[in-house]
Amino acid sequence: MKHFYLTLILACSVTVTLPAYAAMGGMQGMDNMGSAKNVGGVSGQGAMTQAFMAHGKINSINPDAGTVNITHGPIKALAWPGMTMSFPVQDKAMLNGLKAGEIVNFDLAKDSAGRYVVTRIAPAGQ
Ligand SMILES: [Cu+2]
Repeated sequence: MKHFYLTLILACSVTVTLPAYAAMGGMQGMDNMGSAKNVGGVSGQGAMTQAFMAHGKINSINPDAGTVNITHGPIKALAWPGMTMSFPVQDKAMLNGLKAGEIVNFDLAKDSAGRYVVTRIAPAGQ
């Protein structure tokens, strides 16, 4: 559990370094951190043990491939700098209703193949 709480602290510090995002969805983000251990159906298989909160802007969505391209801020818990990249989503239905240009909060978890998959994504409350 020590490691889990450390991750929460790091995730919070990411929020603090992004005041615009914090203003839009800070408290919502804290609520989501509380559920970080429960990452949907796949966690039961032990494939996804930990979720990492992230913030970013959607550049494009590929519903057929089930991927979303996001320019995200630094994710300190993963030692990732801010960057632009495509992520697979856990369920293609998660992409419904999202639009390019939207600012989003999302969670990442490592799947059994070692890929980081989006397990939750939602507009950051504009
Ligand atoms: Cu990245």
